Amino acid sequence: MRTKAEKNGKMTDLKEFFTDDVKRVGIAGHRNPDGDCAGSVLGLYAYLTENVPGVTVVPFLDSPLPQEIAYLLNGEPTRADSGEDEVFDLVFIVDCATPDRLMAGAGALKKAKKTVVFDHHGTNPGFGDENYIDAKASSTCEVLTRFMEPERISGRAALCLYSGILFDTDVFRYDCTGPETLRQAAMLLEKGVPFAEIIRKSFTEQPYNAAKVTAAVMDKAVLIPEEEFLYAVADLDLLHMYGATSTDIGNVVSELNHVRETETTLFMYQYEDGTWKGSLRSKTRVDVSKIAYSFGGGGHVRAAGFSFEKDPLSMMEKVKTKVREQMNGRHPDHQ
Ligand SMILES: [Mn+2]
Repeated sequence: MRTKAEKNGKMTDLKEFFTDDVKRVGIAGHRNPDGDCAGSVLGLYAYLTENVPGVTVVPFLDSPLPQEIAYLLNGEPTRADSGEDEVFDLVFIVDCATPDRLMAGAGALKKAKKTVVFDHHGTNPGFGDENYIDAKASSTCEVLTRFMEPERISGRAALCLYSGILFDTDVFRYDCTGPETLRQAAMLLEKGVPFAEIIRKSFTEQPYNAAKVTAAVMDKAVLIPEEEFLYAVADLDLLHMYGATSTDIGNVVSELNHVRETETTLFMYQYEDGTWKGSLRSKTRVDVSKIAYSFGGGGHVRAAGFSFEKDPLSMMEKVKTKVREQMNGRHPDHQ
């Protein structure tokens, strides 16, 4: 189903954007990029540089990428600055529900002659001049792929796009995976994506220190049976004890969510600047995007996140209250 916002856009193929006056193009995604965000930026970058001659494409991407998605980089001239004061004929904003979620490339919007949003966040208000938003799509990579000609997608672009789908579906395990997702994945696979290697390196394996941190976090995880709620905390002391940083622990929340007795999982970890990230997962009943949104974050029904300044235990209490409200059915519109 297409959202109202998507109907604003009439383009059916990316090449329709490239009229003769479009010479300089930026691509930007949300801060703290995940696999879908980085896959969208780099997959779109590959597709455009390979298929649209005479155009300069600037991929904005925060740096460094978390270790589980660092393989997506292939020497692209990515920029982590904001692009302030630069003029772009066209800026694509991918996988980013609101302008304030942008970091790299945020300034490039100001003087952009045209902005185009590709997204699958249901909360996206459609802040671009044109918007292609499908809240039913598994990922922004899935949305983007619809506007590419399959025969023009290279192995390099396919690797990025397929990866974005993998990350936002947790390897086709979330229920956002639809028939269209799998048809696209099959098409991308024909380009030679080394999917078994990607899944092993990015979803199954982790570095020794990250594996140790995962075990330590799991050891300290607390299950609250009444709410079918599990939470865990990794502060800087714990991360440093294992020589790890916040970029090493992107998979931990999924591991925690494998505990059978939990419906909702909250993993809170600390950045080097002392601030915190709360990462949420659910299985079938709780809409964690609503919870993340209420704390200024965002995401999806089964996977979402937010940032906060301090005191993880009081934050956990607030999240637990919101989980309880949904589990008690006080929000009948939430499945
Ligand atoms: Mn996404």
